[in-house]
Amino acid sequence: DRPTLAVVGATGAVGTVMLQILSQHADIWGEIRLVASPRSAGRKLTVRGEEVEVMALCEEAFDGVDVAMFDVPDDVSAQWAPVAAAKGVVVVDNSAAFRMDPDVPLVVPEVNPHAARVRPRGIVANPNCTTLSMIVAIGALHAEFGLRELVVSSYQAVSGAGRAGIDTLRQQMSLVAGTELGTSPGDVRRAVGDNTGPFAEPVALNVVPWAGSLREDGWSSEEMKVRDESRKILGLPDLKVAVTCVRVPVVTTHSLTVHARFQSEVTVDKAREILATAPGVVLFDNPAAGEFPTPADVVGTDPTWVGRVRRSLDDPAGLELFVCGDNLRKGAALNTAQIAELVAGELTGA
Ligand code: 2RA
Repeated sequence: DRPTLAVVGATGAVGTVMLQILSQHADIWGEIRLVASPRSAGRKLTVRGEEVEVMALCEEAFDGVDVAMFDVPDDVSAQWAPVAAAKGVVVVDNSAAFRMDPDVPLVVPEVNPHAARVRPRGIVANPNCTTLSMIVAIGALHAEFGLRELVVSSYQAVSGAGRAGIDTLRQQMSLVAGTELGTSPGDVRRAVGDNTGPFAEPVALNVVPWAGSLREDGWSSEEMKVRDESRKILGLPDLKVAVTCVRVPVVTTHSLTVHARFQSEVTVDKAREILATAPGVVLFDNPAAGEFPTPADVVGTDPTWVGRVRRSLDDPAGLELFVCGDNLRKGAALNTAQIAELVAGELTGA
């Protein structure tokens, strides 16, 4: 029998992409149950071409469920994932609530699929979208060269902050479109007013060097996630990682510049060979022909796209890369679905 799946948080920005992905991967699951906050209960959503009514999140929603994907705020996951797990459900959770719990594996199927099998709490965590937007490519290079250090800057899309992020960018763009704004200090801020939504500053005609909440010594929570999660996924607890997270006026697809240092000397030819053949990675790197990945082309696709591959000028063990990944697909819904499919295969002996 095919296993029963619950999708908790079915109505959010990630949930919507999840239903598309589940419709494209149609033969894995038996029943697919949609669960959301009581506010969304009763809504009908389409999955696999059928309308399904959304149930309110409650203990009974997990009756008979084999695997549950959670895409809800941290506090909702913290409360409800253990409730589902106590009923024997394997939870694949996309919040930050359990990612760094030593009894919860943090899984990227192309990098550490074996980790999903050991889940003492019945929970498997899905990494943050910024980590996920680069880690498949980094994992492939690490397997060959042995990673020592990462220096990363992100260029994060507004949908990382959910529907509110998308709505905020669209509203701000309509306020600045066709104007001469962006020519004197504060003019964009005045036009946008208090309408900064989930962001610290206007994001239209701007870049904002901030994502998440304030942590010690001026670091952001988003920066700490990239560091902590990369270490855990790669099994490198002492990996040196320096990250600066930046929000840009892109709807969906996070980009990152990466400086990666390895154990010993690397060559661009070997790096290109690895990236060209690694599952889940597309090498798109021909600057002479104007070919490199950009969010506008990568959005809606599954792989991690890599371009601008160069050897560091001042370090023969270093590589410079530009990476793009759809933050709602591989960055969230797709990786969650892939983990859930690994678990489904295990449950059905496939
Ligand atoms: C963001 N990574 O882009 C966050 C969402 N998890 O805001």
